[in-house]
Amino acid sequence: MDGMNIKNCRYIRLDTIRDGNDGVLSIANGNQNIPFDIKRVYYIYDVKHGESIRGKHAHKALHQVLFCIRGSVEIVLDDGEKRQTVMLDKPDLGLYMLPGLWHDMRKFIEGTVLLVFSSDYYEESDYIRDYSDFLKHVLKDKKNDPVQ
Ligand code: T46
Repeated sequence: MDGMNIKNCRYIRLDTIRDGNDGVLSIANGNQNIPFDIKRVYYIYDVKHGESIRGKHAHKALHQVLFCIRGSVEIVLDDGEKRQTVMLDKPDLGLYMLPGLWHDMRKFIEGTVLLVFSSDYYEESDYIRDYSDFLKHVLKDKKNDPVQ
């Protein structure tokens, strides 16, 4: 697990139960190892291998944890000051993304399934889909909370 050098995100490792040759069971509990009440679960799959880039937005209030439960995908994270690319390719290793984090998902290999636990229902008004609006949003937050 590489170090995380940017704000508003961290890894979450799920507890797993290994059953010899009979497989592994990974457990996600809302308000426990997933640090919010899970209101919505969605998953992304059948992404064309190659140039597809999803995401390209930030959220104002939504908390999410991403798990790549099959295959692999790169997540590019940007907190408005720094940018980091992380690879998700382990079913028990989640990426917790807090509000105020620009992200995109790219380099899906064939057969990848990206599972997302979300703290709220889908609400388009929670999305910031323009990068310059995101930078303004981050700057506004910093002025309100200068110790960040
Ligand atoms: C995120 C990343 C990781 C809905 O109607 N309901 C839903 O619950 C979701 C997630 C999406 N939609 C609609 C909105 C768009 O018309 O489905 C369409 C595709 O959504 P979007 O382009 O936002 O998909 P991604 O893969 O770019 O982003 C998704 C989530 O939307 C987003 O919150 O953080 O996965």
